[in-house]
Amino acid sequence: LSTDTNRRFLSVEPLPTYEPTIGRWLWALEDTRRETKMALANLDPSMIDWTPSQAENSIGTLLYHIGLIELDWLYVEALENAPVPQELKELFPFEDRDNQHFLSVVRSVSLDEHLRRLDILREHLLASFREMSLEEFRRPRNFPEYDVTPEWVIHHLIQHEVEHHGHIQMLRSLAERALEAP
Ligand code: NI
Repeated sequence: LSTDTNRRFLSVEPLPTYEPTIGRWLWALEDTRRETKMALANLDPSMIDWTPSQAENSIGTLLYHIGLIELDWLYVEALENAPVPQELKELFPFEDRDNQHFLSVVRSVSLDEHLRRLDILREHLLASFREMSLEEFRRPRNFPEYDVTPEWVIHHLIQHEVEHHGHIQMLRSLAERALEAP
């Protein structure tokens, strides 16, 4: 078995150029995104906007939501209300939810465009953590309702994306059944 070249080494490695603990968290965040993208590989374009019923979210709506939540926790909490760069403002024109508390419906956007939006935001996130010290990563940010550290923000973004990853997988299999049925 030692000749098995496909044998994988499953280990968390810090992303290079970061403080090592921060680099490990960012590795996990990036690995989560890799898995999200795997769930979308070769997705039929007709499935992006498909919903099982009118009240449900589409994969496209969820991809916008995943990004907007990342944007919000990065700029409001981790960076303490730092201004959102113009490039990102333009990529996220819609609020997270409408006035009835449903996720804003995002339609007629291709998978490539959704992934591009997420990639650009992720570059900004990674850049924000590049110069950060571990003390700063663990320094609480104070808000009226809670105190929160950037470390927890990364933990939360991982959890949030994984939840919607499962959601996306389910939508995809339901869509495949509905659209490919004879
Ligand atoms: Ni959510």
